[in-house]
Amino acid sequence: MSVEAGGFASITSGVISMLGAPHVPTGELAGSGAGAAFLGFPYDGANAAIERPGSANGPRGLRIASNMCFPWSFEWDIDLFETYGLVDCGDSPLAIGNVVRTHELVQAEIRTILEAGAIPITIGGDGSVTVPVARAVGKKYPKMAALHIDSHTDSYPYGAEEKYNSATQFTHVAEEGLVDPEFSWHVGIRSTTYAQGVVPRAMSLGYKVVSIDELIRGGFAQRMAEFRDKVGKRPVYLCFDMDVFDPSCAPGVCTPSWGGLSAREGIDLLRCLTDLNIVAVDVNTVSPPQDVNGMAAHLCAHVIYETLYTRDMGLNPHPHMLDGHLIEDDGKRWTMKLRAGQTFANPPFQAGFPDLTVLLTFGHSLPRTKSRGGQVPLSKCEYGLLAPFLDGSEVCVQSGPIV
Ligand SMILES: [Mn+2]
Repeated sequence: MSVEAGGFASITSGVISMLGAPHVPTGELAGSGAGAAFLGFPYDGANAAIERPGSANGPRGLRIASNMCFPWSFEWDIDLFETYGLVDCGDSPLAIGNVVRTHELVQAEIRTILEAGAIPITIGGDGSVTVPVARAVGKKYPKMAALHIDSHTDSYPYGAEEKYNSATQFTHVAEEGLVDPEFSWHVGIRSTTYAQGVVPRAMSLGYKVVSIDELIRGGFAQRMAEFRDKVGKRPVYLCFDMDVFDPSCAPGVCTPSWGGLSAREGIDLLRCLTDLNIVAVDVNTVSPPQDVNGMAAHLCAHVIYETLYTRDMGLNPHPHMLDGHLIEDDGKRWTMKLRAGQTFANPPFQAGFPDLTVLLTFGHSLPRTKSRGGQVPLSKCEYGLLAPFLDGSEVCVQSGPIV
């Protein structure tokens, strides 16, 4: 690979778009070759946090901030534009003052994106966007699993006259059968809320609720390995509310909750999402008026970056990671030296290698095996369980049976 000088021109000129992606209106998507399309939802009309309006400015804030996410990563050797054919469709049309009609307009845009064969990546905007996006995506992929990363369950009850706000979207998508709650998790739940019993209520809809405490103490790798084992290759709707982060790193959200993820933890969590069949990405709730110097917007743009990298890593696993300490690579067998808690060796567990064998060569005691030295085959789940203890170990992944 060559390293060329002068690459900044592409991100400092032209019209501002998400990650500098070319602007292609949804009406021109068909036949464009776009594989993933950003769609802005510049809407705050269903924001349940009425004292903190501003997420309508989210898409524009995100586009500006995303220009600080450069085309290349020190850690991932992936050309996102080549891999995904990224385009930015601009913002969805809205029906101001009419949330039902607004959702219909968004749903139509998403339908067009899907018909063009692209993955929709919506950038919010208030969290009610999940309803129209899931209505369109759920038609193509019935009974999706939802992975909802948020400090809130968004599975609140609603009144007959005012069904839609940014706290009820996961009630609607369950009731409408768009996602299958048995395979759907709310992850990162914490802090205060205005109603009692919201967690049991989410569970009564069939969802699994993973508190932030359970997530952090249980370990990202283990929790996400459990999710992966549960959903298998089922289509996954990934919904990421930026308030899962701590307000110290994402102040510009509508409902901030203390004790959230650090930026580093959020990235580590995302890197555990390999080997999922993610069919839609819905990132919402960036609110530039409450933001501090674009922190939440910039972090949100990075969340999208990491999501796209990780998703591709699951589909096309390769060991090109800065910290991979790749020892050996003959195309079929990779050996990597791991750090404690490192999770990115998960990508080899993917459908392209059904007969994949993972060997762990360990040089010290492990809590599960109680052995010292030697090689043992690991299942996907075991890998997730052991990941926090694999410091200094070598993981060898090969296609085919153990030799
Ligand atoms: Mn939230």
